[in-house]
Amino acid sequence: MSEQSRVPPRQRVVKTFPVLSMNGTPEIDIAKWRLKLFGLVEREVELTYEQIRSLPVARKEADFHCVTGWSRLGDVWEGVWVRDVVALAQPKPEAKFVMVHCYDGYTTNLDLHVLLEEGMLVWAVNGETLAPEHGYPLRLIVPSRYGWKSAKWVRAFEFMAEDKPGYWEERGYHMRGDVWAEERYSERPVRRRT
Ligand SMILES: Nc1nc2c(c(=O)[nH]1)N[C@H]1C(S)=C(S)[C@@H](COP(=O)(O)O)O[C@H]1N2
Ligand SMILES: [Mo]
Repeated sequence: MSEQSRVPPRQRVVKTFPVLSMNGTPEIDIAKWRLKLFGLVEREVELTYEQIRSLPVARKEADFHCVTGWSRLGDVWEGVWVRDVVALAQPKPEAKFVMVHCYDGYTTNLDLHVLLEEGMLVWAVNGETLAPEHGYPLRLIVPSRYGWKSAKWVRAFEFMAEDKPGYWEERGYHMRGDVWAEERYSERPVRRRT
């Protein structure tokens, strides 16, 4: 794809990597770190960082689009496919949505099928370990959705039958956030970010 056709409507390409965190960078002790899968699953699981790193490694080039207007193109993310992690818990057939919970208290909701299709849990970008402020030890990347869905410092996936708004979705952001459909804000009353 040409660079221009890769840029979604009303986005501009940047070379910097801005940090957008609602509450600073949490302190995380990797020895105590766990990723929990709970809710509508056959098996609740809690994974250590070592267990995550023992899964097959995935490397994928993907663009990143923040709803505030900046896009980064061509970053190569390294991590594991969310689908390989989720398979360990076996979501029940009723599970259609996921709430992502993070170590800084942040949450965001996603359609389970989108998460399984394209979601990655990554620890490195462009060959370098993620900086703490960008989500180390493990962040989510969901390229077709605006950046607020790409949760940093992921702590848990909660499997749900009904969709529920996360942190920014409660504050007026779109429940889906598809960048190509420009799903920025919801129809509900909006509390815009300043
Ligand atoms: N846990 C957590 N994840 C988060 C956020 C946050 O505040 N906390 N901000 C989101 C927003 S609004 C964006 S645009 C991206 C920004 O990622 P970056 O700070 O690595 O550029 O992270 C998303 N993930
Ligand atoms: Mo954002």
